[in-house]
Amino acid sequence: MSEPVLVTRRGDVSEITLNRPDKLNAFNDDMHTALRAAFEAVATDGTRAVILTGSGRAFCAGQDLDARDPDGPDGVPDLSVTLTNLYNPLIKRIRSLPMPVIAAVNGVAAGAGANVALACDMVIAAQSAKFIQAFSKIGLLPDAGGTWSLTRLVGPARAMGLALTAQPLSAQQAADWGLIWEAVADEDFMDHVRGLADTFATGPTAAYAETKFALQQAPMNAMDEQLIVEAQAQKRCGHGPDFAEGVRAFHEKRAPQYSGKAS
Ligand code: T3D
Repeated sequence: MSEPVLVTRRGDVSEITLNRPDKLNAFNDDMHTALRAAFEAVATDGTRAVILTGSGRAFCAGQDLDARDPDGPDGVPDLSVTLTNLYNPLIKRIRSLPMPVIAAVNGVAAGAGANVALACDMVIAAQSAKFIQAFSKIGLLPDAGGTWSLTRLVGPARAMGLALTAQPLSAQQAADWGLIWEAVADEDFMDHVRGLADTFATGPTAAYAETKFALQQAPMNAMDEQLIVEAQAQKRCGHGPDFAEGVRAFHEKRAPQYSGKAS
């Protein structure tokens, strides 16, 4: 049986691939476990940029519905347990990683698959990809952070429309609405994503982490609180080697060589 998640390393970029293509990379428990392990590994192995993508024609079709048989001997499990033990920690892990995580949405992203992508720091989709809040079609509501992400990214009106109708949103429309960073022609897609990841992997990683965490706090904070968050983060950056290198490189009119380290 093939591995449910593949991890490859290119320089300081780790590429994590959901690998259940015959199920459109739907989540079962094994894929959750493997994905969790992959994200734990990149947190400490020197990785400076992460790409999350899918194998085959899909990014991820959400929960594996073959593992949800209402007429089976065990019936339907308590879904709050699945969310609490598997999806919610996954979303929090992605958001807490101290380096940029790019969701490379190569094809359809449905249900929790769409919302795992939206938990990443940047979402880049192939032009042929689609985002589907598929939940209402099976009598559920958006989960894996979907209600939180959608309202913040596209606003309450569009979030509600996407959630209630479960209509597919094209990659281009998703970019036009600000749900994702960009839609890229299929033929250029992975080269484009890898190029961006390579750029991040040679960038000021500690400053990227500060940026990521400050932006995550911004929607919850009042302006006064956020100004303090910025000042404290900037203090840490200002004492770090990459600020010194960036300023030296500016004065010496050369490209900076960032270590990515905080101190
Ligand atoms: O349960 C909990 O723990 C709570 C958490 C829930 C989180 C969730 O994600 S709930 C939402 C679950 N996902 C869905 O409802 C999406 C279901 N899939 C679809 O609607 C469609 O497959 C797609 C729109 C994603 C793609 O459509 P299409 O026409 O391109 O492909 P297809 O023919 O429907 O699917 C291809 C194969 O993948 C097919 O298998 P087959 O017939 O070739 O053997 C299909 O059954 C399989 N597949 C697709 N999605 C899933 C799946 N198998 C299991 N689970 C899936 N989610």
